[in-house]
Amino acid sequence: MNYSEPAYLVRRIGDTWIAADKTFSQFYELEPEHKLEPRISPDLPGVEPPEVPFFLYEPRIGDGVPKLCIMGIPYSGGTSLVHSSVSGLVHTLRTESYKKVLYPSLQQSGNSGLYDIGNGTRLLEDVIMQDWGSCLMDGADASAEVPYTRGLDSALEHAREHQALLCCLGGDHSITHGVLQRMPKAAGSHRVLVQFDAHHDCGIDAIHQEHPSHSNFVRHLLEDGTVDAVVQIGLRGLRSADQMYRHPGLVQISAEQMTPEKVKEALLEVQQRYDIDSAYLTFDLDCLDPGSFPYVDFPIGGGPTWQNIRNCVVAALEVPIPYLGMDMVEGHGVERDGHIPGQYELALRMLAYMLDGIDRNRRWFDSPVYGDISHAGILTGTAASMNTGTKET
Ligand SMILES: [Mn+2]
Repeated sequence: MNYSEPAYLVRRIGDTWIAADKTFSQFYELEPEHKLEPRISPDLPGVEPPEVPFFLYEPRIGDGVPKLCIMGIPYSGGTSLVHSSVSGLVHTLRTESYKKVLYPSLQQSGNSGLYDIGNGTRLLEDVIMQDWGSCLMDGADASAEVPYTRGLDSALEHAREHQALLCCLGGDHSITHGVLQRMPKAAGSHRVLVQFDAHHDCGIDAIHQEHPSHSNFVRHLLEDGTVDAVVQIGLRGLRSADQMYRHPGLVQISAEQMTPEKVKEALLEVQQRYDIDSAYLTFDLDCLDPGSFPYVDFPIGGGPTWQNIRNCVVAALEVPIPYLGMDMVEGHGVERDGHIPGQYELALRMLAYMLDGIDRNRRWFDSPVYGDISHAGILTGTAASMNTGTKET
C-alpha cells in the first residue's frame, strides 16, 4: 500500500484543504473541489442543526447520502425524578465526542475511524454518518402529547426518504416509546425491541399507569401492540411481588446470566415465535454498573462488566434481523463543558460500538450477498423473506 498520498481530509484553511496521509505523518494542500465540500445537515422542521457535529465529522458531498443519522431528543418530561438533568445528555455526549475526531476519507467513502486500543478493534471506518442536531422542544404547543413530535416526525420522514437509520440520543427512557410509536410500520409486520437496562420499565405504579413514562413504556408498547416482543438484557435488583410483570412477548436475560450466546439465542427464538421482521435497539446507561458509569438517576449496583455488556450489544446487532433504529438514554447532562467526568468516555465508546454495529447490520441486509443467500433459502424464518423493502416499511 502506498502510504505517501493524501488519505484523509483534515481541515480547511481559507480556500485550501489540508489533507494527511494514512499515518498522519505527511500533510498536503488540496485545490478546492466541489466533492470535497462538507454535506450540510438537512434543514428539518423542529430540529436545530448542531453547532459542531459529533466527532467534528461532516461527510463530504462526494461520499453520497449518509445512511446513519444522529439526532438528540433533549426531553425529561417522562421521568419521575424532579430536576433530572437527563435532557442534557446529548449535549454532553456531543461535547465529549470532540476529543475523538473522525476525518473524511479521500480514498474510499467513509472516514479515518476510531481505534479501541483495549481490544484492537477499528470502529466506524466505513460509516458515512451525519449529525442532524437536536429536536426543539415546542413547549408552547399544549396539544402535543410530547413536545418533540414535530422534529421527530420530520427526522423520521427524512430518514425514510433516504433509507437512512436514525439514532436518537435522549432524554429519559420514555423517548423510546415516542420514537417507536411514530416509526412507520407496515400492516402484518412484527417488531422486537432489544433493550439493555438494569430495570424492566414495565410500570408498577397503580396511580400513574395510564401515561407512558420512562418506567412503564415497555408495558405500553407490548399492550398496544407497537412491538410484538421485547428482549431485555442486564436486569438486576430486588422487586416486590406487585412490581413483577409478565407478558408472553417479554423475554428477560438478567445481568447475572447475560452472555453474547444467550442474547443471540433469545433473539433467534423470538424471531421464530413471533415472525419478527425488524428490530429496534435501546440502551439505558443504567445498564452499566454504577462503578463504571454512575451518572444516572436510578443506579442499580452489581452490574455486569463493561466488556460483557459491549459483547452482548455487538452480538444483538449481529443477529439476522434488520434494525430500523436505536437510541441511548438516561445519562445525566453535565453543566460545564470543561468538566465532563472521565466516565463519559465509556458512554461514548458504547455509542461508537452501537453505531458501528447497526451500520454493519444495515450493510449486510443491503448487500447483494444477502439477496443471494436469502433467495437460496439458506436463512431461516422471516429474515429470509426480508430482502426487499425492509427500510421502506
Ligand atoms: Mn430504562
